[in-house]
Amino acid sequence: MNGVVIKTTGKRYIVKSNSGDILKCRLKGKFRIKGIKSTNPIVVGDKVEVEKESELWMIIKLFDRKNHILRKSVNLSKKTHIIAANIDQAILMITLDSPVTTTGFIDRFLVAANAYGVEVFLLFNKLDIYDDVLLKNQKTLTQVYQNIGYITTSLSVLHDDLSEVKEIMKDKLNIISGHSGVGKSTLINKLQPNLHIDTKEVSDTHKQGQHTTTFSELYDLDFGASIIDTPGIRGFGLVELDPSEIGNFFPEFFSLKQKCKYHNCIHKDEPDCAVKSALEQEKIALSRYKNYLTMLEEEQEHYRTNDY
Ligand SMILES: Nc1nc2c(ncn2[C@@H]2O[C@H](COP(=O)(O)OP(=O)(O)O)[C@@H](O)[C@H]2O)c(=O)[nH]1
Ligand SMILES: [Mg+2]
Ligand SMILES: [Zn+2]
Repeated sequence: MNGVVIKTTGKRYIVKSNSGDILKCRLKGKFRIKGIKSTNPIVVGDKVEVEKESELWMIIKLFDRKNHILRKSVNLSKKTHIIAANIDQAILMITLDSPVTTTGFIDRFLVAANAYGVEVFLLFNKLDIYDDVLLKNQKTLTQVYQNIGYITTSLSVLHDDLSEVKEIMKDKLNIISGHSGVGKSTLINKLQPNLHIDTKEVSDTHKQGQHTTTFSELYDLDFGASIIDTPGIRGFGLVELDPSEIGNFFPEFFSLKQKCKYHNCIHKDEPDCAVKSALEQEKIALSRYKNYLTMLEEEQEHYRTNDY
C-alpha cells in the first residue's frame, strides 16, 4: 500500500495511506539517499510504500523525490537536516511594515527555492496598515516580481476574503515561510479554523544555532490543499552555491545569459554583458541586481575563507 508521510517523531512515522487511513509506521531496514548526508532519512511529504508485518506497519520503500528542502547545517558534522520533500509551492509571506521584509530577504529566498526546484507564491500582507508611500512601494515590488514570472497576491489576511489565496494553494503541497509576525498563523487559522496547529515560533536566538526538537507536520485542508507546518523555520537553508551559479537562479538574468559575451559571465565587471545592459535600460530592477551582487560577494568571500 502506498501513502504520504505526514509526521515524523524520532523513529515513528505517521503515514496517510492513499485510501485515507492514518498508519503508525516504523522503518524497515536502512534508507540511504544517494548524495545526501542527512540526519533523517525519511521526511514529511515523502511518498512511501508500507506493508503490515505481524501487527506492525513498516515503511518498505521510499519513492523518488521531486525535491526536498534543507535546514542550514546546525552542527559541525556537516550533516544536513531535511525539512520536507515533494513541495509544490512555497508561500512567502511579506510585509513592508510590522515587520519590514527587505528585498534582500525576498531575493535570497527566491534563489534558494529556485535551487531546490520549488515554486514560490509571494503573498503581501497587512495592506490595511500601509500609508500612501508604502502602498506605492508595494505596487512597484509586485510589478518587479510579476514581471519575472512570480505569482503574487496583496491583501490583508485579517480583513479580506481569502478565495484567491485558496485558489492558488489548491491541489498543491504548500509550505509557508516569512518573518515572524507577518501573519502566517493568522492565515492558517483563517483558512481552517478547526486545525489548531502549533504555528508559534521559537525565539530568534534559539532558532539560529540550536537543534530544535520541533517536527514538521503535513495537514490536508478542507478546500483541497495541503500545508506543511514547520515550527521555527521562516526560510530555508541554502546549499552552497558556486558564485558563477547564482545568476542562474535569477530567472531574468538566466534568460539573458546567452547574450553575454562570455559564457561564464557573472554580470559584474565583464564587457558586453547583456544583464548590465538590461539594467541600464531599466529592464532589470536595480534592487534585484544589487541583491545579486551582495549574494555574489558573500559567496566569493565564503569561497576564499574555505580555500585552505
Ligand atoms: N493589521 C493587520 N495585522 C495583521 C494582519 N494579519 C496578521 N496580523 C497581525 O500580525 C500579528 C502577527 O501575526 P501572526 O499570524 O502571529 O504572525 P506569524 O508570526 O507570521 O505567525 C498578529 O497580531 C496578527 O493579528 C493583517 O492583515 N493586518
Ligand atoms: Mg506564527
Ligand atoms: Zn553578463
